[in-house]
Order: sequence, then structure tokens, then C-alpha cells
Amino acid sequence: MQEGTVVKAVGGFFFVDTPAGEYRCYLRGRIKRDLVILVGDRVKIRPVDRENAVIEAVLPRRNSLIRPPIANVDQCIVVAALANPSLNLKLLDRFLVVIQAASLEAIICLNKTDLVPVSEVAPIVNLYRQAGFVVVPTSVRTGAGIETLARLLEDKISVLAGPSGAGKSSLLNTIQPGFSLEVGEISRKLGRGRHTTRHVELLPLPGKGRVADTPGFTSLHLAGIDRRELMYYFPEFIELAPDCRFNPCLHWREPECAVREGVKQGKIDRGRYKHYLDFLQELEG
Ligand SMILES: Nc1nc2c(ncn2[C@@H]2O[C@H](COP(=O)(O)OP(=O)(O)O)[C@@H](O)[C@H]2O)c(=O)[nH]1
Ligand SMILES: [Mg+2]
Ligand SMILES: [Zn+2]
Repeated sequence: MQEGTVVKAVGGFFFVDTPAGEYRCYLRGRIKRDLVILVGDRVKIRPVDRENAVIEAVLPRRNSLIRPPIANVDQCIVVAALANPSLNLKLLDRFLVVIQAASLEAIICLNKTDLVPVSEVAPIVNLYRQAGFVVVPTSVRTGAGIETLARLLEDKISVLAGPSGAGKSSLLNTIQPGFSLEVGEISRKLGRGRHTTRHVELLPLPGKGRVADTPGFTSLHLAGIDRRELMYYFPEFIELAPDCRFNPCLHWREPECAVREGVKQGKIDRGRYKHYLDFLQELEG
């Protein structure tokens, strides 16, 4: 038996990447009924010949996403353009919440640095680094940051998220020219058109990493997140929260709240805190 990762599911077959190469696999009738196999699943296979194999077992998942349907994702890279389309920090913060709520590591890629002066890039990079995130400023035009981004994708299963036009496809094409993903393509409307049946595939990157070929987190509803849980997706709050007078503290109107104090003292960014309150209110209904 061999262990591998399901990288594609097409027409009842599962393509499984193993140290001995890729196999086209099918499911044994016995386990077919009670198993839903997702791209990203780790499976045990029994080769029939050098190209075909039978899936004997599916290993427990670390996590799974619904849209796109994919298991065992290590991280999600939020790609936000610094300009064109203009940077929307509330939308970025919303992406960060939704990604962390799905138990994924969130990494921020600030793309199109070529379109804004350096003096405008640094404050945003610092803001999010101080909040506790890994931030990579990139430009497909100048090549800045591309190697750093490529290194972050090594050996990992990643999905890219972020608004349409931010440069997700361009970045992947630069890292792996073989992809030839369409650039400047209008975002696909889910639930309509011929793309709805489009399969998910984990594309191979240089350095053994893989990336989902569809943008992740197209739905950014906060629904399902507990209001008391929201604060954990603002990593910069965590350090200060133990000093709040109340426990638990929503860091909203409670007296002697260390997080609010941190905002006043400039330890926590006012904009981030505002977005936290906005999301908290959104979760009230
Ligand atoms: N100036 C500039 N334009 C970029 C950069 N990256 C992507 N673009 C352009 O932005 C547009 C949208 O890119 P695309 O990769 O399709 O974005 P996606 O919707 O996130 O996949 C295209 O016209 C790209 O050529 C960059 O770093 N700098
Ligand atoms: Mg694209
Ligand atoms: Zn508090």
C-alpha cells in the first residue's frame, strides 16, 4: 500500500499523487457508499499496475472547505491589490476572519506595489505584521516579492483568495509559468454558467507545494462564527485581553478593557478595531 494526496477528481476517478508518481484510482465498491473523497484528501492506495490503483482508505482530515470543496488545506493567501482595484482594508479584514474561522493559516499578499509609492506600502505592511500576520508585498510587473511568495507555497497545500482583479492568476503564472491561467478574466459567478461544474484541481508548484486552481472563500458571510470567538481572529487582541477587567470581555463596552485601552495608546490599529466592532454588530442578528 502507498499513501498519497488526491489532486483531482474527474469522471469517477481520483488522481492520487504519491512518492512513486501519480495513479488513476477508483474506489472499491465496499467503501464507496460511506465515503466522500475530496481533493486534498490523504488516501491509502493499492496499485493494480503502474498507472492504476484502488483507494483502500481515507485518512482523517485536518480540515475541509465547502467552496471550493477541498480537504487538508494548509494555508490561504489573501491577495489584495494596493491599487487598481483600490485597497479595501475592511474587505481584507473580513477575508482574514473567514479564513481563520475555517482553521486555516492566513497569509497576506499585497500585490501591485509598482502602482503606489513605497511610502504608501510600508505602513500597511507594518500594520498587518504588527497585528501578527505574515505579509508579502509583491509585484508581478517588477518581480518584487515573487520569490518570497513562492517559498511560502513550498511543501504546502494552499488556496488563494481575494477580490477579483487583485492579481491571483498573474502571481501563480509568474511562479509557475506552465499554469497559463487566464488573466484579467471576469470573476465567475457561482451558480451560473458552464463553470459551475468545473472541477477542483491541486496544481503542482515548484518545490512540491500545490495550489488549488479556484479562488477560495468566494462567500464571505460571517454567519456561523460565534460573537465571542470573533476576537481570536484579531491576533493583536490576544496579548492584551488577559488584562481586561472582565473575562470574557467582548472588548466593546466593558469598563477597563485592555484592548480598548490598547487602541487609545496606539498599540492596536484604530481601523482594525473599528472593523472588529462592525463585524461584531453584523453577528448580532
Ligand atoms: N500593475 C500591475 N498589474 C498587475 C499586477 N498583477 C496583476 N496585474 C494586472 O491586474 C489584472 C488582474 O489580474 P488577474 O491575475 O486576472 O487577477 P485575479 O482576478 O485576482 O486572478 C490584470 O490586468 C493583470 O495584468 C501587478 O503586480 N502590477
Ligand atoms: Mg484569476
Ligand atoms: Zn476587553
